[in-house]
Amino acid sequence: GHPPPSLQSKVMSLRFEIHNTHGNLRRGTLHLPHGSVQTPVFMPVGTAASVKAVPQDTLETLGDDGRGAEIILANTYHLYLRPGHDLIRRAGGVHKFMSWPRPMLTDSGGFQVFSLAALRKITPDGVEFRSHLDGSKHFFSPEHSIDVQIALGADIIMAFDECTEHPATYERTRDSMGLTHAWALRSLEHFHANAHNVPWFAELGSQRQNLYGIVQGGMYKDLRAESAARLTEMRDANGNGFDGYAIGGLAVGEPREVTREIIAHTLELLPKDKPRYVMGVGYPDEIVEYAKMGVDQMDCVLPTRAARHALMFTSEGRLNIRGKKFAEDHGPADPTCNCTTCRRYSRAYLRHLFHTGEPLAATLASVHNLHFYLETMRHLRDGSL
Ligand code: PRF
Ligand code: ZN
Repeated sequence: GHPPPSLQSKVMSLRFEIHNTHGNLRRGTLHLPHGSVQTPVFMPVGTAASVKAVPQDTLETLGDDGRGAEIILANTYHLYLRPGHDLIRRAGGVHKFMSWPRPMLTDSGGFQVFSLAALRKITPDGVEFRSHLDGSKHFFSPEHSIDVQIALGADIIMAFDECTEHPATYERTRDSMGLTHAWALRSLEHFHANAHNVPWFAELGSQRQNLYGIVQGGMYKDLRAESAARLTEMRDANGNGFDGYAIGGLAVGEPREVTREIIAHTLELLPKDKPRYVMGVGYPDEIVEYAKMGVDQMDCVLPTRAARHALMFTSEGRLNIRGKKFAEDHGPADPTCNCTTCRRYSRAYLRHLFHTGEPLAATLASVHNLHFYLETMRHLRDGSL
């Protein structure tokens, strides 16, 4: 159905302020229904409505300034399968369900279906797949992905796309991109017809959810240019376009120079006044590099996944804390870090926790790595990097 005209006229679209620029780096604020976000921003990944091993109250106080993560990400595919988007809608949306009062972004499920689900059958209508959990059969179309993302109620939701595999021929990449464009238009139309259905709309009714389009086109610059142009021009029947743009299809195994070139090339062709998000990157030096090129948002499982494998990012480089040389090293993981892990615990103790398989190991290492990533972004925004 449609929102009453009185509501529709009050609904404001995304406000993105750019405060200043240093070269191509942009300092901005994203004003979202659940709060504002300082950009460029790194968004910790909370796949199944949990940033693995890190409690929400800890996420809220990370960083030297104690202001914590301002936005986190969750996945449509996982939450649709478990516990189900209808359950989350009945709980009042994903924010209430997981007790996260700040902004959230959900990925559309396309990428996760392609990387996790079995026996995928792709048609122009959508993707049929079997759950990686129990083999049950499911179907995702752009409309269904948007319905699930509306039920979850994240502040930013993503168009349903196909992340083209790497390597892929020119023809294959062009056809895959064509599918992504058709699905982007259907995502946009379905979103704007239903954007007032979010669980919290009546409470936070001054803003709606925000929908980003996803540029594909693989490693081919002419296809990237075509994709950026198509998505930038794309409008629904009422003239609504996307609220921001993501660059997808990268960090899929290509050399780092190629990633950088495609990002630089694509950024040139995206509107300067809208947020620009590179999906699924990267190492600390990569997120610094991409932010300096003009990227506003990034997300990656790396800080948390690496932490669970005892890999810690520090001011002195990467540390595998399981190493023998740390057995009697009673200093902090990173001597310059102010995180709750480094302020209190030693390398020797962390090593011991990993060797004994204590769950606390994952928590302490994840807290440090996320703190390191968030501090890296804060230094970038401060101009001290
Ligand atoms: N599309 C979506 N999510 C993603 C990607 C993509 O291309 C990537 C690319 N590595 C990460 N996450 N929807
Ligand atoms: Zn630390």
